[in-house]
Amino acid sequence: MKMIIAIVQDEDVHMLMDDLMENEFRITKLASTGGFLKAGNTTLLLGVEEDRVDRALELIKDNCSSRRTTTTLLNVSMPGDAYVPLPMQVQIGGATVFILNIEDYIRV
Ligand code: 2BA
Repeated sequence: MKMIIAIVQDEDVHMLMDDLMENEFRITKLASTGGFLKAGNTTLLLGVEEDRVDRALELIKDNCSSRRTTTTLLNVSMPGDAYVPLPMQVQIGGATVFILNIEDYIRV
């Protein structure tokens, strides 16, 4: 058993969850916030059998787009208290995925 932790953009999450549910994956959806942009994103937890990990990754890749966003340094913590409102381009995603080994999976 593996645990897939996928951090995805809010814009992608509904289509991705629909596809995952259609493919009979079990999902927990958490509202999360990126440390750099301090903007909302979504963290999905999927407990999956090892032989289904590739299928889950395929669906994540299919549904999660890479996007450019413009932020300003005012949104980003800088050392000291000098803030300069310079626009800055940041590339986000598709998705950030961690795959963990799970020792036990128990439903009671
Ligand atoms: P954020 O931390 O808000 O980062 C948003 C995007 O900003 C990142 O996209 C990356 O392109 C850029 N970025 C992040 N830190 C940066 C830095 N120190 N300098 C310059 N640019 C930086 P992604 O890499 O696609 O990450 C999207 C979201 O995934 C992140 O949102 C964060 O919530 C999560 N994430 C990414 N890598 C992670 C990691 N190693 N551990 C935990 N969460 C991670």
